[in-house]
Amino acid sequence: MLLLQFSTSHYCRKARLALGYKQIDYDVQNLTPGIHTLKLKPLTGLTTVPVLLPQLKQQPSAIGDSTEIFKFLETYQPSPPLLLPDVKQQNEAWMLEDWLDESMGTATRFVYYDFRAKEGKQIDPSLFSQLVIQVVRRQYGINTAAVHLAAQRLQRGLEVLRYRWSESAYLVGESLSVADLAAAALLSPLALIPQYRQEYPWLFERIVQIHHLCGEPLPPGLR
Ligand SMILES: N[C@@H](CCC(=O)N[C@@H](CS)C(=O)NCC(=O)O)C(=O)O
Repeated sequence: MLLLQFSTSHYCRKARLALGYKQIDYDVQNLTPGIHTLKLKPLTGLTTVPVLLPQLKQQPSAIGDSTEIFKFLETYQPSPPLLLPDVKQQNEAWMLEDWLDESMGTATRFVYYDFRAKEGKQIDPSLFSQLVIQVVRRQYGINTAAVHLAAQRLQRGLEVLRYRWSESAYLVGESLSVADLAAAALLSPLALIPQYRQEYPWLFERIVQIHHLCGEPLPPGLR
């Protein structure tokens, strides 16, 4: 299998966690932001990574979107499972996964790129890196007001996760699910921001544990 990705994308990390958890061999191809659409559009009709190319007979040629990749991997190789045996719990896990994708993952992007353009500039002050950050900020409309709202949304969401992960090792049910993987990947960029490291140490402990379970190298800030 081949994973088309941006090496720094937290949504691509999410796909890698699932591939790693299921111990599926795969290669990665890092695309160049900007010209990535030329490759992706004909494959999936989308412009986003991750895209998985199973490269197997009688399987789809390309799967776009990290949630669709989860679903494909679960059908392709059900064990170890990322779905819960109880249907009600599994529905809850998908609901959390979708919330993490659409709300927490995008809020993380806003807060992270704002940090990288300001206090976190020294992480990579190179012209290229700062140019990419500015392009991303413009592409997603990352400005002071939007970042403030994103930070508020993260604060509320992290309370939900704190409560769930303090009750049990898993966000839903008694085993690792799509919800845990989505949280571990999509919140991982916050590890570079000192304020989050100080306020949410339990979050980063759990992110590290889940990466170990999936055999995935730790994200920047936690290495
Ligand atoms: N819902 C999508 C979101 C993926 C996403 O936002 N990917 C970003 C990188 S983090 C991307 O490819 N952006 C480039 C673009 O939109 O052209 C998923 O889960 O795969």
